[in-house]
Amino acid sequence: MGQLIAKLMGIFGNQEHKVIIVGLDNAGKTTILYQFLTNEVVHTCPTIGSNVEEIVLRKTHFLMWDIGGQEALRSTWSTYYSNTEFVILVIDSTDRDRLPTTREELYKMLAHEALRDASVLIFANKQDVKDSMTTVEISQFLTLSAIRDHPWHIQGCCALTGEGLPAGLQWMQSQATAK
Ligand SMILES: Nc1nc2c(ncn2[C@@H]2O[C@H](COP(=O)(O)OP(=O)(O)OP(=O)(O)O)[C@@H](O)[C@H]2O)c(=O)[nH]1
Ligand SMILES: [Mg+2]
Repeated sequence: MGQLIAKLMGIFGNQEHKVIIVGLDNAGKTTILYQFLTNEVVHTCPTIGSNVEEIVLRKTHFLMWDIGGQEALRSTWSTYYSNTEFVILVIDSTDRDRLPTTREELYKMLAHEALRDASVLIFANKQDVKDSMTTVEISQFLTLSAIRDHPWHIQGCCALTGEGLPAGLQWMQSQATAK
């Protein structure tokens, strides 16, 4: 019965795709989630635990989990991995010092068995700030072109204006419908 319902929901395009939003603290994850939801900037506090919201794009439903990124919370990320179809990795493009840490976290996630089938969207956030790193610089530092076992896409964005966010969501939607 459950399988039949899942199949019917798939046919009608109402299947829900699980998404986790991860990245270091202060990257802009919560700001992005609520910009997706309301097209506005909300006042955020560092996330302890997670926020969850449903975002719908052209009949494709995404259940998005925004997880706290502080160092002490990063070990909890893996408790959210099961059934995850998309990982959104948010990067503060002004934070050059911590890009190596982001790189470490990215490769740890890619090696995780529970994320074997997940696609990865990387948001190079805070592109509004002068001297922020470009998507090309970030791609090169993270050696994204070497990633062959997961579909991935990098998108520059600004969570304050929302610029770049629809393009990222559209990439996810096209991946979801191709699955
Ligand atoms: N200039 C600029 N600031 C941004 C942008 N996105 C987010 N911020 C700011 O960055 C700060 C952190 O944003 P949050 O969304 O709370 O960051 P977070 O990734 O959820 O952080 P944790 O919950 O601690 O993991 C806030 O002051 C935001 O207003 C952006 O695109 N540009
Ligand atoms: Mg947050």
